[in-house]
Amino acid sequence: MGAFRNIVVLTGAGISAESGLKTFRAEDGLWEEHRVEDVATPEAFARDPALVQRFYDLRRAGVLAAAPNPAHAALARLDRAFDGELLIVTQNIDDLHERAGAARVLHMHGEVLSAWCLACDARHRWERSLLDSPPCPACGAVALRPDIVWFGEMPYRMDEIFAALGRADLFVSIGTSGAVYPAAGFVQHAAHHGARTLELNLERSAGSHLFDETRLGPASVLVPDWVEEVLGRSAGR
Ligand code: BV8
Repeated sequence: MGAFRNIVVLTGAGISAESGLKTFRAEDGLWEEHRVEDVATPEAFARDPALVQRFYDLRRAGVLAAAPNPAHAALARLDRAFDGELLIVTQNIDDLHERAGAARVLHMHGEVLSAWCLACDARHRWERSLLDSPPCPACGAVALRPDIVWFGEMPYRMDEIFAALGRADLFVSIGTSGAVYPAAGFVQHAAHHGARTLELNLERSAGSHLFDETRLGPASVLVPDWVEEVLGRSAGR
């Protein structure tokens, strides 16, 4: 791998799998415990808010009980040591990238440790349950929902993401099945603007054919190796 100057990394549930957080599409995945339409849509929230709040209460508790794994630690090391431009776009709603020490992180699908008030639009760090309809700390209204992007909702900060993809000379996708858009289309956007594209995943994904290179294995092994490779090259630049 040559010396890169502008790197965009996209992470998915696979990077948090070895921290004990379930992925969506594995046989034991969340997708099967709940039909995704039953929980991750505004319609589901309107129809059965308690079901949706319970689902995210469980996810929130799981995230707080989990710890970053070597893949998160390696990306945090890259963030500290890499002197070029770096953006870690994550589809994950956990805070494991941040707890590992990464700073240049963008949660395109929101964060389960954030609550969003539909009355005053304020967002609050939230570690407790939302099932018991707590009042918004800012305005007092009982109108808090998980600050998460559901199906049919626009992911956050898309302009920023596409601008970074347009400048990237390397796009790396880690631990994602390439099943959900617009994230699954980022590889094509980056490649179209001249970036080299690399996929690090446990198994081939729906988008593997779109990458210059795919490395198969657990993120806890592949990501530290890749980070050393990139830092070694940029040091030798
Ligand atoms: C939007 C937050 C428009 C919630 C999530 C038809 C065609 C194209 C698009 C669509 C379509 N029909 C509908 C759409 C749009 C839809 C979509 O893409 N649907 C899919 C199902 C076809 N997309 C949307 O609705 C998006 N919004 O399009 O808005 C719009 C336009 C104008 C105005 C308004 C709106 C919003 C989608 C966001 C949904 N929210 N997450 C929550 O977390 O509860 S999606 C969720 O699933 C994730 O965030 C992620 O994005 C997605 C996929 O999950 P992954 O992270 O990839 O996890 P998965 O389990 O699938 O895969 C894990 C991978 O890791 C596997 O490959 C596995 O092999 C690997 N792995 C496992 N262990 C390891 C590992 N790898 C390494 N190491 C390991 N140890």
